[in-house]
Amino acid sequence: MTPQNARAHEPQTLSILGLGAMGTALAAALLDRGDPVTVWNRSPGRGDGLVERGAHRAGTIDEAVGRSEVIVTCLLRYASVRETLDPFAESLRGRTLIDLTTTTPDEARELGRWATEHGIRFLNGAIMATPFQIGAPGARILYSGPSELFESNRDALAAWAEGVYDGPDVGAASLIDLAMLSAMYQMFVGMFHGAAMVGSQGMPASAFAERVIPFLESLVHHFATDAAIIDEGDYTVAGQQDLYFSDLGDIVRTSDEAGVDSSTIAAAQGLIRRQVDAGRGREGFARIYESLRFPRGGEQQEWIA
Ligand code: FVH
Repeated sequence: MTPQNARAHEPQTLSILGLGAMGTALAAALLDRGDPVTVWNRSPGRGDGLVERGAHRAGTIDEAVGRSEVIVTCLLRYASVRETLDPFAESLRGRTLIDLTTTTPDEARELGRWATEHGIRFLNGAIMATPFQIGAPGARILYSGPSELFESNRDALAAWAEGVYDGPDVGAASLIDLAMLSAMYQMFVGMFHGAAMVGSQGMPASAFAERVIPFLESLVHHFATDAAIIDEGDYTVAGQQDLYFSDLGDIVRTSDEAGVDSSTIAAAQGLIRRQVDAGRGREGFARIYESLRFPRGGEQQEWIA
């Protein structure tokens, strides 16, 4: 039993709507801890293993809602959540809804307004883990919305992952989730692009991975240095690689000459060139942030957490 699975209080019944890979893992983690759980899925044939382990299968959404004070949705996307919940708004009145479906910040805020209009308490969640990681150390779920809802459900939520509270704006968890995923996907695309470059000369991707993993590992802590420069807004700090030096032209040309798609690295080059064209070529590489953050000019906003 992991520390996350060590229960401090009496368990409450949760109802989970959606038994895809993630909903099933969430329900299983509650059962692992001995918590009662009610499950519902749109299509039959999912959740047999959970029922065998003691979960109650609700035949209807109304039944699932009626059995618990806290209803958790883990469905494909925002549209599925609204399609599922809209007809049951009155049944949900006075209960707590925790949505763990991946949504955009605005979708989460729209769901929050819908919930408020119907007297439903709403906490937004964003899962930063795979189904296999649920209930294991290292898994994290971001939450945003009323702090008292996060606090009052903390024990139940701890069955799944470390809960991180990201403030009262219900959209915040979705924003941070998608920003983290953006960083992750672009890092992987970078690795795949490098693999395609060497692959054009026959080098296996696994051989490239062996080289690139320690290289990137040695660099990743520089994120913190760059982040501090971005927050200060002074890209002239000594010791930075400047934008003239980082033109990326060699990488674009080599890709093109090898017949490898250069669009991702060319996009990065475009961000650099925008700053060079604005007369900032002698400033540090982190200045690319300004191209991304203010594509049409603008000002930094204050972060409210
Ligand atoms: N799986 C993962 O690694 C990621 C990790 C990070 C967070 N995501 C998000 O979690 C949501 C659910 O993901 P999932 O992996 O469980 O997804 P599926 O296995 O594809 O299951 C989808 C469930 O959604 C149900 N569903 C789809 N459309 C509707 C609808 N219109 N009405 C009611 N239910 C719907 C589907 O039901 P069925 O097809 O079996 O009837 C599944 O239960 C997701 O937002 C990830 O981004 C997971």
